[in-house]
Amino acid sequence: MPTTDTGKLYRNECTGPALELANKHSKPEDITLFGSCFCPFVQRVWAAFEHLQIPYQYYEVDPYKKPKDLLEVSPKGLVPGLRFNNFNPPRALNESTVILEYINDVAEQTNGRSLLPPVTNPYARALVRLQCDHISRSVIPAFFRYLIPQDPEKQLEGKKEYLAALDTLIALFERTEKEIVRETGSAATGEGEKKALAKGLGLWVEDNEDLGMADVMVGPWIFRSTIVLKYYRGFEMPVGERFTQWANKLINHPDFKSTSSTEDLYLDSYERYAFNRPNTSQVADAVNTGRGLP
Ligand SMILES: N[C@@H](CCC(=O)N[C@@H](CS)C(=O)NCC(=O)O)C(=O)O
Repeated sequence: MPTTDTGKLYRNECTGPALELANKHSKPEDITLFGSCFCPFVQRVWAAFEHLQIPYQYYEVDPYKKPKDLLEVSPKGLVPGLRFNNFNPPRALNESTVILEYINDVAEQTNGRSLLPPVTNPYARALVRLQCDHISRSVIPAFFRYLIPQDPEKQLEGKKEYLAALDTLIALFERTEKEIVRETGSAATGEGEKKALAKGLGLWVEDNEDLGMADVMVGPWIFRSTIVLKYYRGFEMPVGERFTQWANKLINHPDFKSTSSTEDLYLDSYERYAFNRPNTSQVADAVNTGRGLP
């Protein structure tokens, strides 16, 4: 594991598959997605745009420089942000989770695609939202509490917290699958009926190939765990056939992979977090002062 900060700077241009996708979406559209290549909150929204097949323009910005056009769509100057160009003055939305719900609503009403179970199954939708709630409250804060502190004891605490949060996420996936697919579907004879019940439950369910809301919510941190946490903290992903299968399916899903840059981009961009450089970001400030994430 590296012991000295080599002063690498965060990147401001995508690489690999994400660069190809950014170039493909560089022309003006009704919606502009303000993004930054290294940002996990952006990646979740970007993968959702792809999966839901909603037209957008990808626009790379540096959120630490707080450009005026970003502040106009996102009051704290955080990415992601959306600008709706068909309104005068343009309308805007920020906060990745709000944006996810919004574009999912739009897709459900325009092209029938969705990251959630059908509206006719409110309980299944609620179980998926429980997974998402847990991701926001526990998985993501633990990731940063593992990566940022420099004191080895604090890092160990962060690691334990992160592993426990992943275990709880697995339990929530299992509960959803059991209650919605296995128990509800126990009387279902045909594969078609089982498949209909599994719709919108995401990649945890064995034959599901469509991304679900929890997949896009947590995917960027699972992906970064295999690169950034591994390199800077020697982290190994939890063992377990189902978890490994799910994580691989997620990282390699075409709509997720196409929004991913090459590993070097993440290693460079996260060095400032791994060595807790001063003035790194609002996320780092929150972790260092024990406040909630921005
Ligand atoms: N709660 C926000 C968090 C977004 C966020 O923290 N984005 C980071 C980049 S990964 C950012 O824009 N940081 C700028 C700063 O810290 O000033 C969301 O979910 O959209």
